[in-house]
Amino acid sequence: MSKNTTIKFNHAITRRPSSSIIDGLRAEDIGSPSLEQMLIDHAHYIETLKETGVNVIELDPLEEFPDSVFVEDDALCLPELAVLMRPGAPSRLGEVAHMAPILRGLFDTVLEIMEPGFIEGGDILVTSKEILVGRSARTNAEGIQQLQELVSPYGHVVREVFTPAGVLHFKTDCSLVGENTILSTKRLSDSGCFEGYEVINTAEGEEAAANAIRFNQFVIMAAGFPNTANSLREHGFEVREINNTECAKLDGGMSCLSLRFSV
Ligand code: CIR
Repeated sequence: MSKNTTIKFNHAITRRPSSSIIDGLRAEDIGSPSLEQMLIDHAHYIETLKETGVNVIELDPLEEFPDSVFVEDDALCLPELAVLMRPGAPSRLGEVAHMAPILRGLFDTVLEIMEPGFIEGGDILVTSKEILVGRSARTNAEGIQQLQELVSPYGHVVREVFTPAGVLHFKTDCSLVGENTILSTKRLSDSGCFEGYEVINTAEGEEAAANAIRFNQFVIMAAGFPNTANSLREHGFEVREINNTECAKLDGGMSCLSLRFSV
């Protein structure tokens, strides 16, 4: 029996990539993403989410926001409320206004991070006992403090951690794959931030496999990391692999492409 069946999602939100994706942000230019390939991969991703029986809300592309396919950065969805983020990348700030009405239609309570706070969903890892938030170039101390104040009345505990230098987001380097199990790069788990969790390290040379998602019965990960995929399977997880070559050119992975929650 799979170990990763504890937390159930019944919804996901995705946004189709737009042709402006070629202008998406990237730390290093390793070539322009192909929209054609990205659309194929995006469709495969949505199909895999749907295979678990959930409702996937598929939003239209936003030409004016090249990175808007990476919806995870726009909000944090918890069982009791959604919190609208305030992206640290200036070109992404305006995406949130397009996500807000969708979440207001689904959640009774939708709160928001205000200036001078910055925080992006990619820096937030929600586990069964706490919310880990990595300070990064996109997430500042003020944003984390505000998040704590917004969610603590609902019983959530926020713990500030650090994103490794040169890494875009905290979750670029880790994912929750089981109730108490984290898939992580060694450089991140060595920092000691996952004490009390079972940690599976990505295989050597496969650090880019760390940004995965556990979605109902599946762990969905980028294709091309066979040793990490085998290790997850050996730990009892049902793994699905999706081509991520195009999103990877923009520092994106499996978690960035959806908001996942139950309402
Ligand atoms: C960015 O730099 O904002 C996008 N090119 C990639 C965002 C990836 N999002 C995520 O990891 N949650």
